[in-house]
Amino acid sequence: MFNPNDIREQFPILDSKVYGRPLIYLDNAATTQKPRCVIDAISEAYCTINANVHRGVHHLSQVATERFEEARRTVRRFINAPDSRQIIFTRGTTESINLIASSFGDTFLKEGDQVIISTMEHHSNIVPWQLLRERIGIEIKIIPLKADATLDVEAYKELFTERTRLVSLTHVSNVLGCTNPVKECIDIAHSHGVPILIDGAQSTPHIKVDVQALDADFFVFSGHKMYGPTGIGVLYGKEQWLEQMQPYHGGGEMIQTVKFEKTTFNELPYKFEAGTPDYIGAIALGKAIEFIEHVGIENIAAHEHSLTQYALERLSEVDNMRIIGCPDGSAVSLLVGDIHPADLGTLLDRLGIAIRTGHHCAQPLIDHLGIPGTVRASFALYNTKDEVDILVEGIKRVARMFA
Ligand code: C6P
Repeated sequence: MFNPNDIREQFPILDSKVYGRPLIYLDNAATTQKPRCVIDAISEAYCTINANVHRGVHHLSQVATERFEEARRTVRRFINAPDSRQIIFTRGTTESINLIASSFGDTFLKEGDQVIISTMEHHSNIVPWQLLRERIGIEIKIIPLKADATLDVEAYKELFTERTRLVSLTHVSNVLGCTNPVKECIDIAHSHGVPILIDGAQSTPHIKVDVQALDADFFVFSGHKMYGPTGIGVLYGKEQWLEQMQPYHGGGEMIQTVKFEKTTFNELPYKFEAGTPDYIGAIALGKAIEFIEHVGIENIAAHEHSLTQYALERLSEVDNMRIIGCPDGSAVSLLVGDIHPADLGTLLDRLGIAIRTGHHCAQPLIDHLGIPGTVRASFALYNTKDEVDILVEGIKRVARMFA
């Protein structure tokens, strides 16, 4: 195991003060802070190897291209994808899902075909399917939740028909903090001959992901939630789908030959990477993955799990507090009496505590739960039990003010 206090020294921002108090950063599900090695990797790349990739015969371009492709190999290793050709760099989870909805949709779906998503999806895994519904008239089917707000797997099994073409499901809920039984859901989809996309935005920073063991058809995630930079993310897909899918964006890099009459497309993964890619972001994401691997994802998971258990224990001391969902990972959503989440969040902020409040970009879930939103504390490897204590004391203090 590691000592979070040693880890903290690698994150310059954690020394900050907010309103004169030490920053207690518990909004990691929104974005994590960055270790010095990632910040330095960006600066070092701009200072020493910056040149456009895949375009130049000159030395710098070749070095930049090699570093970019090395980052792709690092991502491949991290999720145990069979081949780097299956790793497509995008701007993040949102763009990855939009790419699949658009390209898979245009290639394989037609009016009346069905896509299954769940009640607990982030807007990124709802709206792209609605846009596709507008465009070609697909039907969206929703997996309901059980009374404890976990996924109703029995009901999921009943949603499949001969028109079901794709399932798209989150691995870990960003609101409820629960981990879905994705392996079981993948096997169920495959037993119907249906491919499945897993939204790993909230899982890759916290638990070991092996896309081959899962047998996911698509797996997507964002760099900025796992100590990497903003603006870079990943789409993994099985070659059988990616090879057949239409390109998403058109432009440089994604072509083989262009004539005014007809264009032929580049091989994987470049077919889906039109324009100059964020190669510096990809290099820094590679560094973030090395950082995670150095600490050990199992150690990170164990530390965050113990923080969550400790938080649940200590939060139970707060009068009229209720936990929303069944958190089993690194995020805890709660409400206290009838204090509006925004009020609680604003007052905690004055104490230097950064948590997230509101609908967390999952409005249908919040509506389903019949609540105004939640207050969410989400942990990362640098958080400590002392910070949990400060959070709990802060919540008690706000609760006393409202009493
Ligand atoms: N959730 C949160 O505070 P992007 O913005 O593309 O990096 O990730 C979108 C996304 C997709 N799926 C899930 C499950 C997510 O949690 C998120 C991002 C953040 O909960 C910002 S809304």
